[in-house]
Amino acid sequence: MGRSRRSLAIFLLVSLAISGVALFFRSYQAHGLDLSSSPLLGGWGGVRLKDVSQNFTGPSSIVFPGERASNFEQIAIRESQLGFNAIRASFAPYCSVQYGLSNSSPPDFMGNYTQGELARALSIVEYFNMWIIVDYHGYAEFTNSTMINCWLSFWFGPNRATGPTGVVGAFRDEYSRIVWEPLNEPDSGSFPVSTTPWCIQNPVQCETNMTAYASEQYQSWLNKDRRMGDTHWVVAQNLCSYACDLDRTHAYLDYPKLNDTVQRVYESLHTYVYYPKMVEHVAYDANNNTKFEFGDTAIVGFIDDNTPLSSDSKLKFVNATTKVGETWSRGKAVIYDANNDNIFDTGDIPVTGIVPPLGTLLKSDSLIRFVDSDANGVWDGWNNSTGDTAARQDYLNMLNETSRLGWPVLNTEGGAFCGSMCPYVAPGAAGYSSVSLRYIQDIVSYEDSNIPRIGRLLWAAASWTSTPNGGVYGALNPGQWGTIISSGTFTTIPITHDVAVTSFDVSDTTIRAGAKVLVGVNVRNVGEIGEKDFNVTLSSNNTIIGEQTVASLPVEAVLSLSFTWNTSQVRPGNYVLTVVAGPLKGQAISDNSRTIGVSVIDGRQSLPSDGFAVLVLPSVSAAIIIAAFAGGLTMILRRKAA
Ligand SMILES: [Ca+2]
Ligand SMILES: [Ca+2]
Ligand SMILES: [Ca+2]
Repeated sequence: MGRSRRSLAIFLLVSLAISGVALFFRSYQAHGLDLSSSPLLGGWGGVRLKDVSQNFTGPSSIVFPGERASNFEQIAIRESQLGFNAIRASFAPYCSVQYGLSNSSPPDFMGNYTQGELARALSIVEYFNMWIIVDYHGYAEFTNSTMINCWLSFWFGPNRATGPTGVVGAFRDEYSRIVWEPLNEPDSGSFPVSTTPWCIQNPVQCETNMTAYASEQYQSWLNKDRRMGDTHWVVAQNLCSYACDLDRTHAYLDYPKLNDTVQRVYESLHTYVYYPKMVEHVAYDANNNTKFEFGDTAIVGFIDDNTPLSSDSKLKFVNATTKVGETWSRGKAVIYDANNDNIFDTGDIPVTGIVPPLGTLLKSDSLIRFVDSDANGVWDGWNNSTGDTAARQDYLNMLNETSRLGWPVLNTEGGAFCGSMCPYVAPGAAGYSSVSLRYIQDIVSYEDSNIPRIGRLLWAAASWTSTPNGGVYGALNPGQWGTIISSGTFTTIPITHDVAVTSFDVSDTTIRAGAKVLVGVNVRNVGEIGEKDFNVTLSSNNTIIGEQTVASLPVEAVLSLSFTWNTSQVRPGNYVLTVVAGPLKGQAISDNSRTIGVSVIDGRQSLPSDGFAVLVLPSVSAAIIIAAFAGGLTMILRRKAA
């Protein structure tokens, strides 16, 4: 990174911080990449690859006739109807599961990857012309070299679960609209570099070392990927998406620094507010000694032993019974009764637990205490402006990434989830609190209303959330927060199906009747998706000479076919030879056909040339000619030259 770009970053940060209004940025061209040319993706995550299996209580599938629609398909339909063009599909972290480092319960909660499931997911997204973010939903994969090697072999093979060439090798040429997400959220606490004495002493400065370490792992992933010939977009994660010791205004320092030969990298920051970090912590001082220790309960936040606890008489709990002596106990919501009238009303601040209906009675318990971090004698909570500030800081982090590192932003998660202690209006993974909802609405508005727009996947549109009435769609179920916020829509472009005839050669255009003429055809898949079971047909005038079925042609692959035209029954005259590839479903491009004019002359006539009938097929390899002489049709599949 040059000095000039660094100054630009600082200038941008400062000027945005001062201006306080209109945030927009120019089209930076770091990496020679025009940011406005990166696909703008928007949609939802949460759904798992395993959710592609039939839901027998679902409606009829429109992607797989005769089946019931999977939850994956139902969510894709809903997203599509709401104007989104991308879906994030997650699977369990193979290596963390293998080595006992998964933090999910069960460890493979997100579902173990199978090729069959990814293939089905691609069929579904193809049907709706959507992009798919393929998310390895892990955290601890950078723990040590064993884990890193496992992780690389999972993606690139050889691997028991993914085959000889891994996930990338199997799907490299099947669908253009894939974004690989090598690792969901690297947990920097698991990095070897984090455990050095210096890092433990200097956690903030150590973030630089951790980011360098994570960058190295992502870079080796990218290098392997590009060496394999893969050109899909890849998304790398900011370390603060999981956890970091930086102040929120400096989270941009934790984006991995990457180089990419094909310039297709997105950077991601998961946009959430974590409630306990934003308020003064609350405890139940069971032994009434104004100190937190074993036996007391941390109601909000994790509190160190011996932390002094203060009192604020407005911290009350939701009165569940009419008993005079009722005290707070675990599970009872806490409210800050701002107007001190023992009734929950607007203006009071929910502290933790499910927010009760307005008018609910509140009760004091003097053992509910708090950690008065700013020593002002009152409990300080959060409000909408807390959400506004956090959203603005996160948006500036995104802009700073682009000005410093030059990559477009695609945030692969974000939402209204705010940790288990958050005061939820609706609880669970698809739930929200009033402030976290305000925050994510702000984020979405920043991303949508500036140029260039910033892409995102929100969390969680899935059937597994514990949110009441989450249904199949989670946060996108009617009435849930995903349907309450306002969001822009994203352009959906039909998938291009296009098999082009790129060469067409006949051994000679003057043919002696009775000769067997060798015809060479090259077809290339210039569309966005691997094609299966289409015909390549050769005809003279309107008579079919031959037809060959191509079982499979990956994206950008070239297939050489040869046909033999036996002219023993052909009358002398002029003929137009035509080769047609396809037709393919949805193919709208007319480059799938070529013609050549030939003359067939009487078998007894002498040829105009020297009559020495050598078959010369300039663009077809010798291998084909030999195979053709050996009496068969042949196909040679090769990759497009790099
Ligand atoms: Ca105590
Ligand atoms: Ca009140
Ligand atoms: Ca305070």
